Amino acid sequence: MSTRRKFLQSSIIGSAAVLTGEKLLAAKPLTVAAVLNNPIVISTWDFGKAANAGAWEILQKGGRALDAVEAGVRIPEADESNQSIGYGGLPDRDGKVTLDACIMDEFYNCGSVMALEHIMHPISVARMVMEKTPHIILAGDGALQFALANGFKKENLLTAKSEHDWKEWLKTAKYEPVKNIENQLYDKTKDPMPGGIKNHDTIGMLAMDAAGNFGGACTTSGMAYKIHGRVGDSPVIGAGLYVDNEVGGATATGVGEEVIRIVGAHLIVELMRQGLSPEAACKEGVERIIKRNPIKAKEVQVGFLAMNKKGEFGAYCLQKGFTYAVRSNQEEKIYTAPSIY
Ligand code: SD4
Repeated sequence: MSTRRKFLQSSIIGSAAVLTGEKLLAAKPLTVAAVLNNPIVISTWDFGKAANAGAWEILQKGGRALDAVEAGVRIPEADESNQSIGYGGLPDRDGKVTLDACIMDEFYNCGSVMALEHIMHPISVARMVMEKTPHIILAGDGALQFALANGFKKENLLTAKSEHDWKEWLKTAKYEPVKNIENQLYDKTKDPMPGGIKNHDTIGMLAMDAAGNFGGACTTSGMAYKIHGRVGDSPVIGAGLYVDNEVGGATATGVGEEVIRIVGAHLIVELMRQGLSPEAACKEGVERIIKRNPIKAKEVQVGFLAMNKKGEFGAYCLQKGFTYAVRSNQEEKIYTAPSIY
């Protein structure tokens, strides 16, 4: 790219970053609106649609991306029918629901909670860690004590359905965490997951607000029937989520161990910084996982989702079946990510 073009692009994006949504529409020349597709919110899986709707209420009023992503992911956190996030999430092998979440704003501020029990909205605790403490991560009982001290209510997150499913699993599972297979790869005859439940489906959400600023959130109950204390990629800044307001953001879903090894979300943001499109960057991320262990990669699912500062988005996954939801002024749509296998 010529230096002149680079300068023009960055000055267009730079000026948009200080405009509000209304001013943005009024801005002349219209190159700003043509370059930036904002506000926009994207999130993992089909249930991202309902979560995006929550985020959109804030974004369409010119609200901040950080507020939007927090409000958005609180929706599946409170949805008991979603057995992989928040309330109603499948427990670990001891029957305990332990939640992982993190959040990141446009200033590299971030907050995270790991293996948090009894709190319906771990994302809001993560935000409080970010805003009210000098720390980034609180884990386990410390995270719970912090939440309780800050007005969060202690609740039983294990619903009758998830308890029932866990007990069914215990009958045949030999007290081992389940193999990490989901969607169409899941084979009930080999892996006794009750009722064909998917093993894991985190929500990762990225938003760019009307001012052109990014925010991201990621929240999950993690891998079903995991060993007590296991933490996945979702609350690990740089693995399950990363936001760099100069470049964009990325998030991950799937087998967290694979994502942590390659520091997935940060890798994808850096690849976008080097000029890759969001989809190409996500593809490079999944290829990195394959390179490490081509045999294992065939058995697990990992999906990456990313968006750049122009509001271009894309995703890629290992196995077929990873979907993501988009909400902008142009569309409200669920896309299926391309896959390697
Ligand atoms: C984890 N990455 O705990 C999460 C689970 C997940 O789609 O994303 N499932 O490993």
